[in-house]
Amino acid sequence: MTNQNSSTTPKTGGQLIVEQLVAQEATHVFCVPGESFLAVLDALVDSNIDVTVCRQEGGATMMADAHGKLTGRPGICMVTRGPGASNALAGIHIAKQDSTPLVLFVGQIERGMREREAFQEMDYRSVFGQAAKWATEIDDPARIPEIVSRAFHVAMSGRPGPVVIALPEDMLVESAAVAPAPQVQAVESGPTTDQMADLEHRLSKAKSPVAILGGSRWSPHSVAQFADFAQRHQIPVTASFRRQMLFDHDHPSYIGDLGLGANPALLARLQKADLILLIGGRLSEIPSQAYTLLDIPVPEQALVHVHPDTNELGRVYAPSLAINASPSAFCAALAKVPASPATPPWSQETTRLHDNYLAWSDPTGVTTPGTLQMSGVMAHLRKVLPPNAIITNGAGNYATWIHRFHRFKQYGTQLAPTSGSMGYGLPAAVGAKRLQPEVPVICFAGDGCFMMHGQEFATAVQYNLPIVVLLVDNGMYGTIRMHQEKFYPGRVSATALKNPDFAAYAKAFGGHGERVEKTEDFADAFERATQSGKPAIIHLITDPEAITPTTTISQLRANAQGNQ
Ligand SMILES: Cc1ncc(C[n+]2csc(CCOP(=O)(O)OP(=O)(O)O)c2C)c(N)n1
Ligand SMILES: [Mg+2]
Repeated sequence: MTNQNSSTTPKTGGQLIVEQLVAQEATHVFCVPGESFLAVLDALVDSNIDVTVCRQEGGATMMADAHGKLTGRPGICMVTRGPGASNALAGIHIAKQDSTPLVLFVGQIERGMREREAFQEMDYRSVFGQAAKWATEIDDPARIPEIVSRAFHVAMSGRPGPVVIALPEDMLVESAAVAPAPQVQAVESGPTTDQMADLEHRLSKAKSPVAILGGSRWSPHSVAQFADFAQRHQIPVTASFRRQMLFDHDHPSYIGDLGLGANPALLARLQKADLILLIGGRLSEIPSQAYTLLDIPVPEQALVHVHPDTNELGRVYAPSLAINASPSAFCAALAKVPASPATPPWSQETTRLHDNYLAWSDPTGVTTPGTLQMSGVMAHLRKVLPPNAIITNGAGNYATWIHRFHRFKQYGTQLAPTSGSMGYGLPAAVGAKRLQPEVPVICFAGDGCFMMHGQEFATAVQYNLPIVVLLVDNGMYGTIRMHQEKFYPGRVSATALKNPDFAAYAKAFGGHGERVEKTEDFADAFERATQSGKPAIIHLITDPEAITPTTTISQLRANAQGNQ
């Protein structure tokens, strides 16, 4: 039975898709148009949904991912058949690995032409079958409310992720009289009383507990609830790779992030912990330091794993206590866990580790070769950025400067791909600024990273989105060069880049451009960029030798050659 309702007037498939999105209270659609879904584009004209037309489908999907991360509800993206869908895969992979709710609509060939390899034909169930959380196709406009409603449920519930819905072109112009389905809320799962009692007992017996925060399905409220719990128990807290916004870095319990180049003191502490409280995350390859941090399948430390998807509990690590709960529901329950004794046995160590983190993340005195010091850039940003500023990035060694030296303070301020996808920072910044125009948005990008989705700077200009891009140009795919120098010293292969003048690029697009070669020039350039009121690129020329905050290309090469 479909939801046939005689009181509704017949509408086309295109109109029903838009009506269903409105019923879900979707506010934004990111798209690159295609003739395959003209009926949907037409129906958008009569809705209040803000449409952002993008320059490439990968960027459009990444903007939708940024929306999903910031709102907890699916970001919406629309792309055309084969070529559009292929480009969109880049963003789908990010949403999958990052557990972000997202719904991607793909225009599809007419139903009667399937299986002939018609123009731009693809079978989306096969192509996205592994990449997305669910991939489907709608054959009958009368089923649009049912399938879109299910897509929202799948995208938001359990471990969130991307859903792909293919829309045959002829289905979109066929009519049906059906009422929209109601707005979907993510299904909550919470801890049982027994599980919380068990946790309380374990905590009372522990000598050196530590909490690791990760995953999605958090909110400003649950982050505040967890911060309260950490305060009461003085428990040391680390944020998983690129989930730093889950815990205020100035909180006395914060001990650093568990990512690439993690603080050795933090890793040592985790190894000698007797109780690990892992909330929301999966402790996957990067945070687990290539699966070396905990024994698999049975960690030496008692592991309390809290995750909204039962499939993740026991997937790699066998937990001592598995709790199937969303971080929100779990953090609400933490309020009832009585405080530890006034001075728990680990309290001094928490203070020592927090102090160690403060020193580790202090850019003062961190010097690298060259006239432009990224430590100086980070120190300046720390002074001038408000706590709600959103920081975005893609992948590259330049991102180390953010992870180590930026002190995240609030939920909703970090957009960074745990999937390590280059090119994410710029579209994420555009998506964030479109949603929250009043919030400062700073995109960090490498010279390699920026060019992967640099065309979306045009989207920032088109919608008057004054983001600031800090483009860290070392003339190479630095991360890969670093690995080359470690494993094939002196044999540079396919990592050098000849770059354009990025300040001129910004101006050519109608934005503001700056070129900075010395640390002392950064502050004024940043001020001019933010005052311009335009999307801006600050082209930061860094020394290629300055490969990380702590080592140089020459040192890496010498070390590797010494080992040969
Ligand atoms: C889409 C994509 N392609 C390739 C890679 C592999 N990769 C990781 S970092 C990197 C180089 C990044 O260069 P850049 O943005 O200039 O940053 P840098 O490391 O030089 O600071 C590459 C090619 C990736 N992570 N993502
Ligand atoms: Mg580079």
